[in-house]
Formats: sequence, C-alpha cells, structure tokens
Amino acid sequence: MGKNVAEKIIEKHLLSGSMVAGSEIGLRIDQTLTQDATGTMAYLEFEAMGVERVRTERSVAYIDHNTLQSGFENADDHRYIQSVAQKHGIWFSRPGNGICHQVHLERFGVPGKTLIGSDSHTPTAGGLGMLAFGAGGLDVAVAMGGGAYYITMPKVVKVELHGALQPFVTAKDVSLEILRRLSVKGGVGRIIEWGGEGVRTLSVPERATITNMGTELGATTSIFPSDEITRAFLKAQGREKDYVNLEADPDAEYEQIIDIDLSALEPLIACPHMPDKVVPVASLRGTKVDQVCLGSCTNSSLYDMLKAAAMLKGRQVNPYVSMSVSPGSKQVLRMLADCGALSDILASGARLLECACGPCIGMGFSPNSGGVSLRTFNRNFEGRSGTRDAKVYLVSPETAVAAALTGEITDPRSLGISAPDVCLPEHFTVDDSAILAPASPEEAPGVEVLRGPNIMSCPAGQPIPDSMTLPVGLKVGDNITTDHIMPAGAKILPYRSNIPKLSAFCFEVCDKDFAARAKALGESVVIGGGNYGQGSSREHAALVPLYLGVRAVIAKSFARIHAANLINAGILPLCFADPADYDRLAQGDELELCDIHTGLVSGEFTLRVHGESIRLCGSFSERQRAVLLAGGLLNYTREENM
Ligand code: MIC
Ligand code: SF4
Repeated sequence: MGKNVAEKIIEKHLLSGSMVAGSEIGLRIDQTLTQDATGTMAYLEFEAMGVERVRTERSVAYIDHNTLQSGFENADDHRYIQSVAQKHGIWFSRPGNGICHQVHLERFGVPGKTLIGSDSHTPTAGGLGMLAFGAGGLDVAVAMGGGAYYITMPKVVKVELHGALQPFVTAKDVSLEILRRLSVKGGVGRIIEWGGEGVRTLSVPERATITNMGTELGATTSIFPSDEITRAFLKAQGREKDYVNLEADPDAEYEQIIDIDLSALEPLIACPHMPDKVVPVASLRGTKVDQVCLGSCTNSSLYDMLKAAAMLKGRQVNPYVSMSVSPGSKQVLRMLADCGALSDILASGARLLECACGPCIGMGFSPNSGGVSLRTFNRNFEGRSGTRDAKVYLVSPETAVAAALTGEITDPRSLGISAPDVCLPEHFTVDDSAILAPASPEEAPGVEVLRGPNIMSCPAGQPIPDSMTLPVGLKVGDNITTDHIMPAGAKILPYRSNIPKLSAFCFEVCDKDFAARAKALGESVVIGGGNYGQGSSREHAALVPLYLGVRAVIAKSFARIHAANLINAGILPLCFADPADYDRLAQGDELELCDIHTGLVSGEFTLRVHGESIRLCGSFSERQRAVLLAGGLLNYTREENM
C-alpha cells in the first residue's frame, strides 16, 4: 500500500510503536528549536538531565518573544540561553535576528527531517516538507538529550487543493477557510497533509502560513510535499543541498479528504475571540478600525511584506489607524531596505517594530480601550493583545492594509487598485552573522553558564498516589486556552524563568483570586470543559498550577500539547466518561479519587462526590503511567538514567 508524506517521514524516524492511529509512537528527532519565553525552562531541564552535548543533528535557541528588556530579567534570560547554548552544542539566534519559525524556515529547515520546538507554531516548517511538532520544553530537553519524542499516532487527513488563488485572496484565507470548516478542535489527533494540483501554485512562504495556522485547528502537525518549489526556495537561500523530493504515493491512504477550490475563496476574517469565528471580510464592511498589525510567524515573510509595501506605496495610513509592521527576520528587513520597499512602508505612516513576536503576544502595541485591531497573526484570544476589552480580528496582509488605508474593515478587492504582483527573489540575502555557533566539544567545558537572580529552578513533581481527596479550586468552561491558564504579555513574560513570581497571574483572566485560593487550599483540582489547554505549548501552564498545588485536571477533553505537559509535570489529566457529568461539579466540592494506580492501567476511574459516583477516563501509555508514578518526566528521566 502506498504511503502519504507524513507516514514516509514517521516510518524513517520510528523508534517505538507502530503506525496505527491511536497508538503511542516514539520518534527520533533530528532538529530542535526553542524560543526565549519557553527556552529558559527547557534549558534548566536539559541541564538537570546532566547531558553534556546535544545529540540532535541541529538544535537552535532563538530569542524572539521578549526582546523589550524592560528590566534586567530578560537580558539575564538571553544571556543564560546564549551561554547554555554555547556550552551544550546549540546554535544561538540573537535577539533581533527574527521570529524562530521564520528564521528556521529560511536557514535550517530540511524536508523529510523531524523537528520539535518549544513553541506551538513549530509546524510552520511543514511548509518545507518537514515533520515538525510543537512540544513542552521538557520534551524538547529530552529530544536534545537524544531521547525519543512520543505522540499518539495521528490520523492523516488530506486537504486537496484545486485551482489557484484569485487576486487579493491569499494563503491566510486558506487557513481561515479550513478553520471555518473544521473549528479549533477539528484537527485534534490529526495530521493535516496538503496536496492536490493547487499546491503547485503556492510558494514556500504561503505554504508556511498554512501549516503555521494548522496549530489553531488543534492539529498534531501540518505538512506540504517537498517539490520543485521547495527546491527553488532552498536554492534561493543558498541551501539547495538540503533539498529532497518528498511526495505522497499515488495510492496513499487518508482518513478523510477535504477539497478546497482555491479559485472560489474570498478574503476572510476571524472575529473576536477565536480563530475559527470566520466570516467573509465583505460582511463586516464599514466596521471602524483603530489598529492594524502586520507580522507574526504567520505573515511576516518577505513575500507578505512586499505585498503590503506595494499596496502602501504612495498612499497614507488613515489618521485614525495606528499601524505596525514587524518583519519576520533580519533577512526580510534587510531585503525590504535594499529594494526600497521599507521606504514605501515608512512613508505611508506605518510604524516599524523589531523583527520579533511583538504585539502577537502582547509585548507592546496593545490596542486602545475597546479598540478594534486587525492583525495578520494567528491567535485572537481574549486579553492576549494586552487590552482586555480589545476586539482582535485575524486577516491577511492585503485585508490588513486595506483597513489601514480606509480606517474600516474593507474587502481589499473593493479598493479599486490592482492586486500586488510579487515574485520571490532568485537569491535571498544570506547573512548568518546573528546566528552564533556553539563552542567546540574541546572548548565547551570552559564555557561558564551565566545565570541571573530571576532564574529559579522548576518546581518538582510528586509521584501520583493511589488515592487523593481534593477540593475543586476552579471550574472553567470550554476552549480554555493556555493564555487563560498562564497569561503572557509585557508585564508577565519577564517572569517566565521565575515560577513563584509567575504564579500570582495564574488563571488571572478567569478568576483573579485563583492563585491565592489555590495556595490556601494546598492541593486542589481544576475542572475544565472541552479542548482544555488549547493554544500555546507553554509548559508554564502546567508548571505553575503544579507549583500552586494542582494535582489533577478533570475536563471534557484536552488539547494535545497541554495534556502532554500536564503528564510531564506529574499532574493527572482525566476526562469525564460522560461529558454531561461536568455539570455535576462545582467549585469548592470535595472530590475523592480512589484506586488511581489500577485506573492508570484500565483507563477507568471513579470519582466520589456528595456521596455519588462519577465515571472518569484517561488512556495512558505504559511510559505515561511511569512518568506519572515518578512524579513527572524530569524525575522519570533521572530514574531511567540511574
Ligand atoms: C504563543 O503564540 O502563544 C507563544 C507565545 O508563541 C507560545 C509559546 C509561549 O507561550 O512561550 C506558543 O505558541 O507555544
Ligand atoms: Fe511569536 Fe506570535 Fe508566532 Fe507565538 S504565534 S511564535 S508569539 S509570532
């Protein structure tokens, strides 16, 4: 039987398990990446494992999330990451060099290889035909140490693309269309493999926009084939030697095939506060806009920036709109400058921000009170922008610029101007001077790892006991994101390396008193709805609750990376056997969980509350059981190595 692209890569990297959907597989990981907001923890964990030098083919540490340095904390984090990278064989991308996913695509991604990154948008590299996963920092640390990365073998869904995009309709609209159809839960347990004749009409940056937002579908990862277009991109980056052809066999099988006719798409927009609340841009025509942001790992490529620059050229941003532009990398920025497009952007009145995540994670440029912000980003969760009552919409660069020019939501096709006609260059300007090589194995022992006073060790997990009596510390609803559990933004991000400090903000968006209450309770349980923990890969959304004494989370269902992070932290994630039982629990209830160890094997658990029983379930692999019983992955890995 023929194989699809995902299966071909998995088969080559399979260390344990078999490629049967639903069973646990262990994968050999060729490359890893980290960014600064999750990186300090990942490297502290790596150090705790006691491995001298990374065992991957390539590991890269990026600084891109918190580059504000509004205090010593981040500067200390950057210095720590730089020194730990140098010592342990990791490449270091300096602050200002760009957003990890954009730079990785340009300089390091290799078709057919595996990559895990401590950032949920790591699947961006799937635009190059790489099998790339977002993961918790601890999983990345283990992979750097040469350990396998474990996932549940996903089902593979094919999206068959037909036709070609019409003027002003973009790859971002393809992402929004699939979100409109499948929702933020539609990709859970699935790999989205893009194929069909329409693939040939999409450049690598466009493909990367699409694989990037597969994360918002909850997909395990997303991938494109590697073809002549991939070769041309790699060649233009001076990396043609990294090219391999990778396509699905003609008789490859898929769980499901979804058809999208690219020629039939129109400009789309995701409304507040979920990426799947998608409607046609035209349907919101005339809505007043306060702010427009161009950038993020979804839409900050040279291609996106050149299109925006062409539309802005000779025109002025509306006086009531504040527009920011954050190019994805130093390469993009330099090339914009060299060809004059940067001058067109600046002359229009747009503000240039650093090549970093910036406003996407609330690091500055927050909207005004109740403001409407149109962003080319991938997430519009409540409060993420830094302004609680802001209304954030997600759009393509073309739709963003149309709104910046008119001051209101505008279908770019109605502007009466011709669509930008942009070709990718034959050669990108390659300058890797901001990427520092690690010390040689001979020099490494002499490198001192530099730590600052804000860098605290990570909290230790406790082995899961056979029975627990726990009060419900908090009950939340459906689609709770990691931005709810552990918010980010300019005020909080500086404490990513300081869990005690960070803990004061846990669940702040849902319940300001949670942190103090959890501390007072000592140990507690959180009750969640469906798709609990969607969004970011930040393991802080598990480590901070662990620090606050959360021993278990009981939800209708979990997002993949967050469930893995809970297990890695030694917190028990359980589901309601009957989701309707969610309504039977309330904050303050005293829950009794018995025979947990038997339940870990059988997958069935019984909860006693108010003298009644509620059935819970959780299917754990043998390895996950051992991790929970050891009190988390760090303890487990230490025990394994002893
Ligand atoms: C995000 O987009 O939410 C982040 C910030 O990039 C996170 C990582 C983090 O929280 O540090 C992600 O997507 O994993
Ligand atoms: Fe950075 Fe935003 Fe991309 Fe996360 S989604 S990596 S914050 S640009």
